[in-house]
Amino acid sequence: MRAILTALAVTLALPAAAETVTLGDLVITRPALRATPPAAPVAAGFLSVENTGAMEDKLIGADIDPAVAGMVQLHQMAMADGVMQMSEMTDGILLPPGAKVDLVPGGLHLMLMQMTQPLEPGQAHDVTLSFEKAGEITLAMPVLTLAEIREAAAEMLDGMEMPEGEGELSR
Ligand SMILES: [Cu+2]
Repeated sequence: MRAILTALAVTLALPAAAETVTLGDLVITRPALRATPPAAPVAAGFLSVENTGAMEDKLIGADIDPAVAGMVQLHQMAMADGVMQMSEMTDGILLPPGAKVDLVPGGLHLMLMQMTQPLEPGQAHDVTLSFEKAGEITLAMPVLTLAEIREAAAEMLDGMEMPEGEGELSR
């Protein structure tokens, strides 16, 4: 019991953005769910996946506890006629060998739909990611504010400018 409590204390002391999980050739970093206002019907999730292998892989799906959201889709966001629009990536998100793919505000994201409860900062929810070759992994994704998510993404992208506004989910 003492060992478990010690392990828990160490886990809690680590900043969420530092979390790195490895699944086969895939390295997953900075998983986060965006906090939502009460009664928001959807929420977004973000992470980075680096494929260190020699073979292409693909993120093909994601699942969450139905007590949190009815379903999770893989979405992309792009400007169309001057308006940010998002659409489902029905063929999955390609992970080329040697490349790092970033799900960030304004770009690729996990879309939690049919939300049954708001996401509050400080919470974490288990999300299962399914990859074509690497298989499945379940991550505890911490709930962060948009500002915190952008900060982590900006550090990761080394100063690359993040798009302003997201079209959906204003908070
Ligand atoms: Cu979306």
